[in-house]
Amino acid sequence: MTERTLVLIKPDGVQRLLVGRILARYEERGLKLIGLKLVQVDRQLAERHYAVHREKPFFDGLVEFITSGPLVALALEGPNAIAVIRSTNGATRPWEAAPGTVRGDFALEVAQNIVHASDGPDTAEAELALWFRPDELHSYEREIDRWVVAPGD
Ligand code: DAT
Ligand code: MG
Repeated sequence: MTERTLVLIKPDGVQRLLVGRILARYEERGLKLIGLKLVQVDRQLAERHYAVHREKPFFDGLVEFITSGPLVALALEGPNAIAVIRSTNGATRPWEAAPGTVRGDFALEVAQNIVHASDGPDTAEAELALWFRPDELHSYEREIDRWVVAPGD
């Protein structure tokens, strides 16, 4: 099923010059880029984005970290995009992330784990609405789609 989902390349990914390499992984997989921007997040957006973690002991640190510098927000589309991206990113705790995943290749600490991705259809829809206005998301055809996406998908 075609899905749309949100990815954030968090401030550590930007500072470590990994934006291009991480974006290339999603592109090369065949996912379609439908939205892209560099954002300096304010506290209010950070707290709304991580609202489910409000009661966690690491919440303040999380908000501090995500607002510490610009991040890159991506909207991506493709068959099973949510699961594809979660597995491409690897486990939340980088020491449990398989080599070959973004976190398994580029991260060591859970608090600096480089990327965020929506974890289900409902969160994907809510998070895309939080980070992108409707007119910032683009629908378009690619010549390669017939090689990447099965007919009818
Ligand atoms: P994910 O980002 O894989 O969806 P999550 O939703 O459980 O993981 O947590 C959100 C982020 O919070 C995670 O990417 C990094 C941070 N985090 C999670 N557990 C943490 C912990 N024990 N200490 C510090 N930061 C943590
Ligand atoms: Mg999460």
